[in-house]
Amino acid sequence: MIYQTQAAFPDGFLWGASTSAYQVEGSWDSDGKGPSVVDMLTHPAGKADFTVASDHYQRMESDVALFAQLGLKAYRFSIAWSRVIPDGDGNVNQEGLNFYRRLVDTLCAHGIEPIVTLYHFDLPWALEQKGGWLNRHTIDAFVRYADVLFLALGNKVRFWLTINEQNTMILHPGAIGTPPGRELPDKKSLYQQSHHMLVAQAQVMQRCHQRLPEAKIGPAINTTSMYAATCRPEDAIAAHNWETLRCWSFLDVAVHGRYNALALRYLQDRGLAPQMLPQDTAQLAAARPDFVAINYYSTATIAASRGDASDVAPRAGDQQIMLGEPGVYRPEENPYTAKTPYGWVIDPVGLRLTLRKVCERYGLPVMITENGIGAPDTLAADGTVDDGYRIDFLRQHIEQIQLALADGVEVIGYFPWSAIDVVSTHQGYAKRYGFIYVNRHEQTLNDLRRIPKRSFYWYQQVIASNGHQL
Ligand code: BGP
Repeated sequence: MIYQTQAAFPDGFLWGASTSAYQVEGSWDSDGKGPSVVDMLTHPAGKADFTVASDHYQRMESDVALFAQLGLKAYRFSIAWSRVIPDGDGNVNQEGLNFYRRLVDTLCAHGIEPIVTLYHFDLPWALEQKGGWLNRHTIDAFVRYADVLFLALGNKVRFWLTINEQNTMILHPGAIGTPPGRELPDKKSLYQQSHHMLVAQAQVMQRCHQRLPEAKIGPAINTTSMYAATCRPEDAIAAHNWETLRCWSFLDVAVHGRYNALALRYLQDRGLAPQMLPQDTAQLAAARPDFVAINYYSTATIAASRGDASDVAPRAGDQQIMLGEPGVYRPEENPYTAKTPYGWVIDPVGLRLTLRKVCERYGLPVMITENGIGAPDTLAADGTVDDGYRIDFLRQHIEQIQLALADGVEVIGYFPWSAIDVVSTHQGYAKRYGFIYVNRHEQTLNDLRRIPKRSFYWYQQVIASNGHQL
């Protein structure tokens, strides 16, 4: 048996937790903030929208005090682009920027390392109206926006993440939502958008290195290992197809500075290859991240395509529920894994496998920027929230990180999703992930009181013991 002994977590390991701006902040139009694409979404009947979310914008100081009580060494949050630059490419809104200055200062005052995601799904609406990521102008706007943040916060922020889950935005745009009256973009447009994001990301990584030589920056991709449904060689090829297209094709460009060969052929054969300007190739090649961030929730199981519509699952897909694509892959059930109440496969061992793959593929330190279980947590009559299933889920994943450390993977931080309850991307407020319960429901806001869940006290002890006490 290779390495069944767990390694200890290194000193300085970044024990953290994550959120994103639009899912936690609320105050969607306060203090000069411009609308973003997510503010324009229509929500399924009865589900929470993002206008108040968890009201973190108004309660930031006391929330950070709770994060400090939890013992967080680091906190990953995103900055709302349209709070800082309301129309995406015009004047800087100092009030919006000041919120993030105060957030970073408050974190630092509590000894919590700020980890900043530049862009987490919430493109400014004004840029979307000019064509969004299909318009190359958005590349320049993103670089300028990032530069504003490097200058304003770079003296205190050491770790930056470029774009959250570019692969989710491109491959599962429906999970992030489509503004009313709009069709989802066709695949060709999505891959063109993706190319522009990759070029923008490369420029931002370079700019970060020029401006802040001490800082570290990397991409954050939703990384899901694919198992072959059987040892039939065709199933193995299909699993490899989809793992490459869904995960590695995005990270390969970020790290190696060039398109993955298989992914490029896939795009070319289907007439989906993006138009690339001559300077793009040089810009992609010139940038390199300092680490790779992965959001890990589950694995998927894949069989060979039958080559017809029967490959496509008769259900709604999302970030973690694979749909199938004729000629490429077909999703299968995994009889060896359980599922969350929302149908996401629970696979702690898959995290170890995924970490090994990222390590051998890129040879860079790895930060796990999301991992967690969405569940309809309930507040009991005695005022407690018993989320033992979350403790089990996180414990099993942390054990696998220890095994990955023993395997030689340099894991530098772990950021469960989410620090506090937030609105889900497309499934409302009842799907909770936080260590801290927020007393609101889909449409009744109640008092938005914060209540540490049982997992809060458990994670507190995990951090305090540097992972010894699980
Ligand atoms: C990731 C996103 C997060 C988050 C999480 C849970 O894909 O980066 O923003 O929300 O998934 O997903 P959901 O909210 O859909 O349950």
